[in-house]
Amino acid sequence: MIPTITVFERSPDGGRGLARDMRVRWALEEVGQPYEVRPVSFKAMKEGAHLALHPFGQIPTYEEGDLALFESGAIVLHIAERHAGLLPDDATARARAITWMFAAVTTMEPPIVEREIAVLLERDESWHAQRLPLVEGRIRHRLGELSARLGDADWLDGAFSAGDLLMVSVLLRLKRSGLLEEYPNLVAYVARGEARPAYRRAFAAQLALFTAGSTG
Ligand code: GTB
Repeated sequence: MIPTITVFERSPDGGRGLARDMRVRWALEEVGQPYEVRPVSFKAMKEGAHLALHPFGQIPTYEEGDLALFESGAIVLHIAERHAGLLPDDATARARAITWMFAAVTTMEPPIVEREIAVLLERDESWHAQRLPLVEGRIRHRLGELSARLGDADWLDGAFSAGDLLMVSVLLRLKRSGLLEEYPNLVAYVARGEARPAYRRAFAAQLALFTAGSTG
């Protein structure tokens, strides 16, 4: 059965692949599962049909027959559990890879999202100049810890896994911040993720949709 995912009809990231459908596309490409894409407008996202799929009126969602999922991390886990290639067979190694998935979305991503909110939405607040360095300090703290753990390894725990897929996806959100560059091994880690053929196919697909929306 071919799953359908929802994506921004017109992504505010300008085709840079930063919205969370990208990690789902990447996972589907890694496991070789074809998929369909349903673009959703900002208006439709907050209306009944989409809210029935996603209680918070966001993208991405994932539909596969009777199954409807939201939350990008849960969707990637679902894909990884049902196909070979994104989680180790050994139960202990599998549990560790899933731990890295949670670490990406619950430990690393929140301060990165906080920074985006500060930069995009709080710039005119009187306290912005005080708050931004605090948020960036929290990101640096986590990047330092992650960098120390990764060391000179290619991936976080043995072979590439869904944990790396989510971690790289989260770190990519820092690309224009300059923060990642303070940790050369993390820069190289992200580059290794971006160089994967599955990532490149996923990136090209979301860019093609953005470009078609811009010219059509
Ligand atoms: N925890 C959920 C998940 O992981 O799936 C969060 C989903 C989420 O935040 N979705 C965003 C959304 O639908 C898109 S990804 N926002 C619309 C809304 O809430 O009304 C976040 C995102 C948006 C834009 C950029 N960008 O332009 O760079 C990057 C990331």
